Amino acid sequence: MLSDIPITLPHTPLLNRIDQGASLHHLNTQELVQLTEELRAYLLYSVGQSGGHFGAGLGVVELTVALHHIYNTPHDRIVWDVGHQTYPHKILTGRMGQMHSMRQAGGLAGFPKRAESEYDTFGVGHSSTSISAAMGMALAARQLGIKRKVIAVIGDGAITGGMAFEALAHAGHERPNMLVILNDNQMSIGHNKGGLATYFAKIWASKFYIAMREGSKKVLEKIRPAWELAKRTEEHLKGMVAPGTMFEELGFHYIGPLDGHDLPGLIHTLENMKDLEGPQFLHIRTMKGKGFLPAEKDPVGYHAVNKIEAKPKGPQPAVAALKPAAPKYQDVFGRWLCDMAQRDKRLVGITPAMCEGSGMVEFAKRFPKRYYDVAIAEQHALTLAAGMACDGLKPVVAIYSTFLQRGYDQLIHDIALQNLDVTFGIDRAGLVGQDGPTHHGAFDLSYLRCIPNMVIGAPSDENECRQMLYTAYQHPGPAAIRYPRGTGPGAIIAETMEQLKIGRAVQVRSGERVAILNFGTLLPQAMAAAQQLNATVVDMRWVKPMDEAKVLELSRRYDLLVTLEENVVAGGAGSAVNEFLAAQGQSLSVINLGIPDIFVEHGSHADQLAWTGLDAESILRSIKARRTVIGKGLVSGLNVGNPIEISRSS
Ligand SMILES: Cc1ncc(C[n+]2csc(CCOP(=O)(O)OP(=O)(O)O)c2C)c(N)n1
Repeated sequence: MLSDIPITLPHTPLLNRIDQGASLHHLNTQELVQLTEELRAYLLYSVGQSGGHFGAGLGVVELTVALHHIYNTPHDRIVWDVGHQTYPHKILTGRMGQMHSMRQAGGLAGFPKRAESEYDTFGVGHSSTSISAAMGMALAARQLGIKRKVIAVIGDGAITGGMAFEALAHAGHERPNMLVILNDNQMSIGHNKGGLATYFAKIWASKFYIAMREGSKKVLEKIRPAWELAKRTEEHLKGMVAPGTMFEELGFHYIGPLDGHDLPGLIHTLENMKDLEGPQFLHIRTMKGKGFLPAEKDPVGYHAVNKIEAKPKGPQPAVAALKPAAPKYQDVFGRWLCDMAQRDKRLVGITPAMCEGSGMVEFAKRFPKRYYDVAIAEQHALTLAAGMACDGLKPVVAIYSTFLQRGYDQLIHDIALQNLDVTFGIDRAGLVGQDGPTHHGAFDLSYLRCIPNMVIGAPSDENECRQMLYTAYQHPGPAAIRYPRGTGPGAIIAETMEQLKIGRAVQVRSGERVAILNFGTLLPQAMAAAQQLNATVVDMRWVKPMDEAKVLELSRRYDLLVTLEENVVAGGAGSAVNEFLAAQGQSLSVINLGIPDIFVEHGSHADQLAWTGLDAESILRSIKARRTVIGKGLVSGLNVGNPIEISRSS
């Protein structure tokens, strides 16, 4: 058991051989056990260098070794769910020497990525996709006559996502040759919630019964009438202990639960299951953070870490808590939620398994009866909120922009169409840094803006965020406030809450010729560019309804309007400005700055702003370039006669 992070490269002779292309297939049990030890040590060391997801990888070290030992990867397909647990898989598949570059610009991705390695069979980052994807591969192999094993590895958190069950049900019908491994560590990011988690715990608690059952199964299967009788008798016992019945009823052959850290046992079982026909289900129990004491004790805190600093000795866990001076936006939301709940008894808070990340820990503690963690179930979270709003509650859904994509139809069909009073705190809006393209909140302004009845706010600082959340909550229909990952500019946050005028912008700098229409938290960048140009800056605040009067006024007084947002240009807030101006018959130069039509790679947030032309320098450059093009047109005053020119940032 390790309790410190190795600060020097650990001695890993066996692992080095694997990295140099040696096969795992021929290692004996003793060597494989040694490999797990070396792998764990190297994993700790490398995450210590780079930061990143932590506990989940430690928990699947034995499973990863067993899978690569038994299966002929990459010909056989291992499909990992979420993908945050794949650091050991990356180390074993030729990427050991690049682990220090994890999640950095140009380095390894924090999740499986097809372009990175042929061993990464399916790109992922969002949960609950593995069974569908693996089934697709199994059916492809069947249709194309390819002999191939397909394995989906899914956590007890990820399997709470509805689409995992859609896939299980379909597999039960289609009966592909595939293995689903449930990695049950009783944890999502926080403690796993809901009936499924209870069910899995019950299964584990009934190990004795299972041992009996598995033993008798083998004997009785040979004597058909006795087997039928035993099966019927078993129905009565199931209510008590339910060992995988649900999966068997869906059409899977269920084995488990098994200790997922018992490598020989795991290998033995996987070997036995390898050539079975039809859909197989293996349930293993593991511990998140296994082998690193501080992570075993605090799996929530060690789900992911920013940076681990090695301390040679001492009792403290070696995690450098990078305490920001200013609160994160998620904390601004969390504090507002508590204050609002204090005032309004009708308020209920809903999170799809993101309590910590969404800043709801305090709310959950103070208002446990009004707090709903629905597990990884974004679709359900939204329709649950809709139902609550129908009958007298005022739901607030805290959700990451990227995960709201999962609940899009529920948002349109169940909430907006009925104009229900649901407030959304949309976190991680914009570019999110190291997690990369699976997690960017790049699309929400575009996909929300086209929905009737929606009110959408994009605050520019922490205090505006609080006041806009308050305003959205007072609005008697669906309203979403989107804010980014991390900290803001450090605005003073008022205790009081003030209702803002929905659809009203504020001018924050007066200049001439050029007006920057800022939507959201790029305001400091807008101000820096404006300083150089002596441009006007307007904090637009609301994307929908937009301050049309202000836009019209600006279009008459300025030669060039520049829209700025941390959202894709396509269909975003800038597009709303264009649409409005076109409808008014206004014709002038507009530059739309936002995320271009690409998936932005992982790296630091600062890198990503520079890549997408959204840092102050790039903003300045884009405006200057346009000024040169339109030349005299920028002299002053009304600029009629030119067609609308829309630049896409690059
Ligand atoms: C659709 C979706 N919602 C939320 C998340 C955020 N998320 C990442 S990992 C995780 C917990 C996954 O738990 P589990 O599958 O049990 O894996 P473990 O971390 O316990 O190994 C969550 C909620 C996500 N990746 N995808």
